[in-house]
Amino acid sequence: MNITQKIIQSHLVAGEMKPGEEIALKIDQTLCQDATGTLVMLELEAMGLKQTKADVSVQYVDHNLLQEDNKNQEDHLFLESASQRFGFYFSRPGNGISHVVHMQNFGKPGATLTGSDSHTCAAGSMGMIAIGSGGLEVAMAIAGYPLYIKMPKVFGVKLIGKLPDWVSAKDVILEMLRRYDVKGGVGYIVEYYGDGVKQLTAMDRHVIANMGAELGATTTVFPSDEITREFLKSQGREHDWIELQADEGAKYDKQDEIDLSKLVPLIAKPSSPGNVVPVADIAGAEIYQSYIGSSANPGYRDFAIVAEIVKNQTVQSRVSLDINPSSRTILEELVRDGHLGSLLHAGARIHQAGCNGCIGMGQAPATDKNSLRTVPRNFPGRSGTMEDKVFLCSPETAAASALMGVITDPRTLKFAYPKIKVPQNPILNPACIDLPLPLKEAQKITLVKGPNIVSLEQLAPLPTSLKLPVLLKVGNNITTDDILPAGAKVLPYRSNIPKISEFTYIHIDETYPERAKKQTGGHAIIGGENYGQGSSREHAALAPRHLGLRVVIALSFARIHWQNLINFGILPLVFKNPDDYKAINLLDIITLDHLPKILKDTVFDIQVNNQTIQVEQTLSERQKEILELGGLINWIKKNPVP
Ligand code: MIC
Repeated sequence: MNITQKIIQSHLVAGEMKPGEEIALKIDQTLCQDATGTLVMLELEAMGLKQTKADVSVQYVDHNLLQEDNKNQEDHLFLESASQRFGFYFSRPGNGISHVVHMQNFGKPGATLTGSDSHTCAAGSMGMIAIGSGGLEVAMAIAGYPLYIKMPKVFGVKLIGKLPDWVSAKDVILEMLRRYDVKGGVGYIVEYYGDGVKQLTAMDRHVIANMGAELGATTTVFPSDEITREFLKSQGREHDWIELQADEGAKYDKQDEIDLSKLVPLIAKPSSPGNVVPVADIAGAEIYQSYIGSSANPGYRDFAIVAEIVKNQTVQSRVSLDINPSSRTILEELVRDGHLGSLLHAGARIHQAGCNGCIGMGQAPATDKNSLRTVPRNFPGRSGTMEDKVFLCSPETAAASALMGVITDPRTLKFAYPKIKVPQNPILNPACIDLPLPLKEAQKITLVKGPNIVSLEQLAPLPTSLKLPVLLKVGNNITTDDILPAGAKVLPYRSNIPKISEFTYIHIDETYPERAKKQTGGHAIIGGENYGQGSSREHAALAPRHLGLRVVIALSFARIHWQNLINFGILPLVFKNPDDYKAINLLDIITLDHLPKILKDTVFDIQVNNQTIQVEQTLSERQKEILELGGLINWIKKNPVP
């Protein structure tokens, strides 16, 4: 067996491990972050949960860190009280990004994790099956339900050789994106193996696993080996280590090989992580920002290498070199080892540990000016600037470019590649993570709900027939950032669905929210390929549902968003004949009769104006029931924990 099969088999609660079939997995750990976590907590409240049933549940505060007014801080206080109430660990603001802090404090080889953030897959770096999900799925895992997913195929990627100087883990995942683009991983778990894996530190593996989300993969998994053991030991948790390797001759559904020694510095051009070229191809273009940090390059090494490259020099005056530490303890280590001093002296700007500018919480670039970032995503406008030009690259490329003021292949710098040693004496600071309260004390806690926290509305069951005008028709690879933007203006409304719904699709069609509200009988949206790629934010389903969205017909869907649509009672259908996508126009009327009966067939007819077209659905029986009842919360009320 490969590693994926081993972990899935040991956690299989229902279903068969046949690709495409729905399986149910026992979940050992859950992770929430603040931007999605407030809804999770409201969902737990609606479910009447006493205490988490998972071995470990952690609530992180890492996204909404700017405090322009009362809202974000009210969310933090709510989350702190809810963590106490439901038996969670609580990682306070300033501790850092969920994915790296989780890896440091809780990651455990062989275990399963689900988190309300698409980059939860980063924990696959330690030999976990770690899956990003919508908040409701996570709430269910917290309440003791298994996680339902379609059994993925396994994509084995053999790594051989050793990375050359100036080339690092980010270039490995950019190479995968160059080969497979943003939907090349859909339906797969990417499993890395081979001698090349031994050349990568635990945090290097995190870089590669994290951006498996950009490939559209269900998750990524690495072996758990001596390097994993060393990492756990350095975190004082060697007892959590077990060895996990694929069996000799293990089979994969698809295979590829990367010779690390042949890789060159790569860069994803605006505005898709799949738009990858060698840095050398576009060298010389002026840059205005070089942004270091995020869950895509979170390791000590990723900051120390930048510090060593810019040491005793000054970055170009035009360039803002923004340093965003990924965790409090890594920041402490950078201070201890003098790297923070080198960065400051070279002209860098230092921000607090957290997600920050990666989702447009500050540090937005100027219009049309090139911003080089070590972050995982460069979807249009995600930086907070609508006309942005964000490039994704390694810390080496970002640092070299900051020094030169233009996009620079770091191999052209005139000094030796600085070798960074991962500190053998990392700083541990568990006191900054609050421990779960014992049940008795926890039951006395009341949730602290400021005026910005609005409880969830009750969703109506699926009617037997729907007559819906098409209010939007969009193209391929629509992201959840397109559907519901992030950024400092919108994120503070993550706990207030009526308010946040006013921002739905505004960058694609600012008239959509108003038009949708007027259409009291509901409406449909038409999408292209890979509809809803990107984040796990369930707001991208819940907000349009609040505005009356009942059906999305697309050429194909991204995994998490597809699930989120179902969870909030929105029917996701796929065109059987792609030409029908071209033929549908705005304001056409879609008619679906005999619901939910028609869902018995995988392929069935619907009417568009007076024409008949065929659509396809791949829903499990459970998902059909969820849709019929009007969403997962209604389903949970009828189906107590098995
Ligand atoms: C992201 O990177 O897009 C986010 C912000 O972390 C999201 C979660 C969110 O929308 O809050 C994700 O990746 O799931």
